[in-house]
Amino acid sequence: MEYIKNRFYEKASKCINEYNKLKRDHGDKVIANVTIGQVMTGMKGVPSLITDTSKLDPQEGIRFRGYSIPELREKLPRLNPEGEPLPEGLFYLLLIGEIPSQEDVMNLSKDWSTRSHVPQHVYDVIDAMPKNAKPMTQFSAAITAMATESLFQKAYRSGIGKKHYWDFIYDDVMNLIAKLPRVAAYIYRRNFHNGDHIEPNRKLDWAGNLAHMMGHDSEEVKRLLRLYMVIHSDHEGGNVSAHATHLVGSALSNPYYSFAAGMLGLAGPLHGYANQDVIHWIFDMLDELDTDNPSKEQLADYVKKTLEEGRVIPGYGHAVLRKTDPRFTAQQEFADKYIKNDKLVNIVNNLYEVVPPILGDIGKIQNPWPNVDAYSGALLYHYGIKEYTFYTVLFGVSRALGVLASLIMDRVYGLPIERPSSFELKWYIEKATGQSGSCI
Ligand code: HAX
Repeated sequence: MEYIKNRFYEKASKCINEYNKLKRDHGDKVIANVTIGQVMTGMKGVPSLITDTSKLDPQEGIRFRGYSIPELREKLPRLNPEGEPLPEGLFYLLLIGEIPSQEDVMNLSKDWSTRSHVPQHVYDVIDAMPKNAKPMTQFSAAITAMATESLFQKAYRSGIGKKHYWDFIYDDVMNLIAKLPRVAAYIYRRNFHNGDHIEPNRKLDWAGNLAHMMGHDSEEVKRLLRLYMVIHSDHEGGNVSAHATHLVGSALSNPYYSFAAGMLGLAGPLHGYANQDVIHWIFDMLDELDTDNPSKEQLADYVKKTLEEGRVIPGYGHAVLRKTDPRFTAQQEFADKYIKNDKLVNIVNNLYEVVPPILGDIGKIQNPWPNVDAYSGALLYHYGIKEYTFYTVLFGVSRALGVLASLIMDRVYGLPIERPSSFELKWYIEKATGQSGSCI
């Protein structure tokens, strides 16, 4: 699919000129000061990354190349007027910065289909692991094992020059994205359906095929996964999975290694693991209350108890957002449209009324509102994808679209190895107070 690559490079080369001019002419310009508070709260708000694919506004939520989620649901090509946009179109937008035509999207879908073969040794690596190895352990190991396919790694060894890196990274990225649904579905069927695997249907789109290979073939599940893959794809550059992918890529590790690193970050409970934690936490609550239909008072009591135990309420809060996550709202709208009277969905909706005022009253929590992970599990569960330890893998398949599009741009710009400075605690104490600290 050379024309997509060519179209990408045609646009990207304008960016290279701007990048080089900025670096050459304005390298000394001061754009921000860093406070001790920012160092101690995970560098929040410190501009230090270049990410073109999406931008997160604390009040408004994510925009992908300038488009909000409702705009994307209207403008991106879909298979039929009733359906959800195809993730292929979103990837095209992230990469090239333009809403693609239906033909571009179908061509990209076909391109990924031709690249989707997964080598046997990757399945062998998965099969070598005990069944109780977490799905994210299997997923990240499988991605690492696929690095045998890296064209960039081979080209680098053969001595290609810097300005050609992006070309090989591009093909690695396309190949990796194309293979992910097959790998994810393999892990799913291995763990939860006795290894009864389902062959891909080459006529299906990327997300539709994932639903098919998982064994959840209804049109509604395919629609859900298309929406899911679009909204989880990207959240600017500083989140853990995006930043880890970018950081490891800055050492010129191949895209398979870089993305595997991102996935190990996504597996943390404060990040993508929250999507399984939400369901786990709700089921623990239902067990403890001995009901499948808790009242709002019971929900409130359980939320307070969780907080008293020093635990977080999964699916609530965000490092940047300061309002309800539009990704939560998009999923709620999907549920409103397709789902009537589902107990778990009702609980999630009731939690949305109950949790924010309780978190707000604590005072220290910057954002009491729900994030993307508060809703996704209830939708998947409703459609029979009940194995919630798998949910973070689905998030990971989607996240590939954003972080890997950015990885191509990183190499187009020729971004250097990333190397922020670290200092001992006493250095910061001295800076802040003029006196030396007393700790070791
Ligand atoms: N429940 C209880 N306490 C919470 C909380 C929540 N949902 N959210 C924040 N807090 C606490 C923090 O733990 C922190 O406590 P300490 O001062 O005692 O350390 C305090 O409130 C201030 O935190 P903050 O500044 O509001 O939030 P952070 O930027 O530090 O953290 C998190 C953002 C998303 C990690 C946090 O809100 C959280 O732990 N939420 C629950 C887990 C979750 O849903 N994670 C998924 C986030 C979205 C995502 O990445 N998806 O993949």
